[in-house]
Amino acid sequence: MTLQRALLSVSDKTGLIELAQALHRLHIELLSTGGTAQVLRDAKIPVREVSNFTGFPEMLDGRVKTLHPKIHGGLLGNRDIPSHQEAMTRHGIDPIDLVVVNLYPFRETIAQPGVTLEEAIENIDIGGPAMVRSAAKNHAHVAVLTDPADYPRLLQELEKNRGSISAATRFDLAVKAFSHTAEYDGAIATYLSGLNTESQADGYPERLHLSFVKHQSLRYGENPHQGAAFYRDPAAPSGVLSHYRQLQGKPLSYNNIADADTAWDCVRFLDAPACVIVKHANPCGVALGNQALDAYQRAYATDPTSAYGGIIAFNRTVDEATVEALQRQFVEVLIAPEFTSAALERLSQKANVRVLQLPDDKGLNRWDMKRVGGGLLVQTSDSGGLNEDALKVVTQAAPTEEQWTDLRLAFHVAHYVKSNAVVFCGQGRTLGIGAGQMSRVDSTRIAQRKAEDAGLSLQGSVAASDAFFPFRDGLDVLARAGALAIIQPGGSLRDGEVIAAADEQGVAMVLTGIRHFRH
Ligand code: 93A
Repeated sequence: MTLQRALLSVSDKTGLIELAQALHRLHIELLSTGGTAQVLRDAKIPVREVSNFTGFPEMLDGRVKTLHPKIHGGLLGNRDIPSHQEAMTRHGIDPIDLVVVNLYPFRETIAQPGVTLEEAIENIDIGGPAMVRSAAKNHAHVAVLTDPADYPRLLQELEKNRGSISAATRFDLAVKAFSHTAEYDGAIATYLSGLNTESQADGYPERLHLSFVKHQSLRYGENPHQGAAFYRDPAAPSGVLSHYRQLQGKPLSYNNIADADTAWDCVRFLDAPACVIVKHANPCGVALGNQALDAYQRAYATDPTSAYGGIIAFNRTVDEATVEALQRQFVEVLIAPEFTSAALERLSQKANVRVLQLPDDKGLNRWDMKRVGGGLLVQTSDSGGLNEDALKVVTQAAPTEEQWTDLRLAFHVAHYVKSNAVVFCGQGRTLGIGAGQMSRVDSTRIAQRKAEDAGLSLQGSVAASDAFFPFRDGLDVLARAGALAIIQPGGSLRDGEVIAAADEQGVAMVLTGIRHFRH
């Protein structure tokens, strides 16, 4: 099928001129709507206005531009059905073989702060999706481009095949086109249903139309007998894991991605240079330092046994000396905002190590989701940092300057440890981490034992608990282990009893007002 006529109508004018020039060189007639036609005329590319083609002006502030039988007949007419051909001839409908459309920027519009309903509504594209769907339905004869990223490969094919596009390409483009309009309508429906008075009370839409794009295939899932793939949210902010750039190493596995998410989130919200080592979804060592190297040395020392095969994340540039220090252990994934060229050179000798680079930005996913049988639990993301204004010292003893640093670190780490979480810290590093127990007392015992195993003393340490102490026993175990200052959310019925127990033992206690369960 040699292309004779193309219709170009795009909001995002990226790559438009190059595409139109190439189509023109292939002797394809170009039709276009107002704004798009203007760009082409300015670039001295011959173009025919859609209004001239239909004999009807654009009207209603552009709401009706291409919604005309000459356009949709030209797109939908089946070239192999004689009655279609007769009807087209009878009504003077010329075939259109290629549609290049991208839609009014609805998502971008509603992402603007303070956007009005009227502005949102004006940015609902009607004519564009109609053309995209007509062309995609008739992909046996018509090609449809909805993404400027596809222009080069289409041009290559057109140039190679002297102005024609294969059936396989047309089919691929049609699939993409229907996904595009489905996502577009999904975004509109989600936005509007969020404005429904019924659901306004909780701010969550009545219906959630989620749309994720396949980012990569995975060899297997959590276990080798499970299939898996990684999908990303196209609207996710740039600092979150799905924006990773892999600089070297084997492909990431399902568990690598899950652990990397925890490691990166834990490290990127720390201000001082820091290192986080994650194993089986839990941090097993976290430390602050003067630079990446000493942060790593100290994080590793918390639990050298668990650090083996860990996911290691830094919030500062990784240099050669740090890579050198990493040689002592097996590393699954290494993450940082930057790597020096010498560090990369050194890493290239360990070609299997997966090295990820991520932009240093503190954006959060809008929602956090968890799959349960037949449904989805949706909540806002647990915030990244401590709310400094909410911190309250409730005991006679107050933390020292140094203890404050450790308390902040301990509570931050507890946020990323599976509940019940207990974290001991001292001198800007974790000393013992207890994760995932049904009883807080057991988590404390584990943290204590791990510190002992690593040869670290808890005398004079600080400790964090991710949730309040329902009874004084939780606090007593921490104090007995050697903690002199404790940070916890507070809010228990027995806060009074717990505070009295702290005073009794000369322990300082800070309440955060915020709980960080993580399951
Ligand atoms: O307002 S519309 O829904 N009505 C239409 O008939 C129509 N035809 C194309 N929007 C319409 N379009 C959209 O206009 C396209 O999807 C594209 O996003 C935009 C291009 O307009 P212009 O060429 O004037 O910049």
